[in-house]
Amino acid sequence: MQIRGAGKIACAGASALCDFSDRYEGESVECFRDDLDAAVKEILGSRPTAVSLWNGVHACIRDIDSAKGLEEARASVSENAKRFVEMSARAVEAIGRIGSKRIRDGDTIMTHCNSSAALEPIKRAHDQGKELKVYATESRPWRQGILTVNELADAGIDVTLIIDSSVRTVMKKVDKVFVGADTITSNGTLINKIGTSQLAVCADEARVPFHVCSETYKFSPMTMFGDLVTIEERGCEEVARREELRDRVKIFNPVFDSTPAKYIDAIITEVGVISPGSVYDIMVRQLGDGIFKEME
Ligand code: RUB
Repeated sequence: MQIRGAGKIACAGASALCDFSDRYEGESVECFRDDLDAAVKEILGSRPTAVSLWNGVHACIRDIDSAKGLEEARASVSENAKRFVEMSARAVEAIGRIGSKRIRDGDTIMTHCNSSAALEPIKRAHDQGKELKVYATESRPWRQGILTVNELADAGIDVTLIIDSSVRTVMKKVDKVFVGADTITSNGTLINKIGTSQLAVCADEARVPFHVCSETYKFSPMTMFGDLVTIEERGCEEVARREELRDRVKIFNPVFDSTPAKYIDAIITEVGVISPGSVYDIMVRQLGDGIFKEME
């Protein structure tokens, strides 16, 4: 939880593998492959929900089997990792450029948690001189909303912090919702910070367009083959102090939730604005036919 947001988590995973390769002192490519495998497992185990981490890590190691020797193997991981991090920054920039066109002068926007991809169009629209108001949810229990309001305030944007349970009340004042993504499944379901689906249902009720800002590396190839997304559950101490509660009280703390495609008006990606129904085709196009053999 030192690193928040699926994009930054993926880049941190890739950068860790880059460091690992650059500093590797073992003597054979076989040992490197085994040690790399252990490092990959440890990194992937750190945050189970964001597929961006899986995609980022696999982008780094994709040439490892064809590498002829240790130096080539190390260089391939290191170069692929740097390419991934650069590509990720370019994707957020493109999402900002494309997404800002969906924001009109005078719009009031609601956002949830702290998403670099979702904030980029808002900041870009502000830079273009559009007058905006933003309502940002607190996002308990980690309160990533504090990061969001400070980031937007530093950018000079009119921003108001709201508690999570006020979403339905405040939605009446809102023109558009912009949220990020941890994972998007092959049928266009969004997995994002717990409470995102509450914004989606309330937006639907109030006829407010619901936009998801997502790099395409947050699309999950595993879901094409039937895998379900694991929703991370975190400790009770994040929700309440044990001494506040009777012994019999249990705590359930899922940190992400699932928003069905029917609530999503648009997914803003670096390759353009798409509907949730296009996610499968984009994954096939980007990953190529090889993915089907790999997943068998
Ligand atoms: C952060 C969160 C963000 C997405 C997208 O959760 O749910 O909305 O990860 O963020 P956490 P980004 O704080 O638990 O990581 O657009 O920055 O990738």
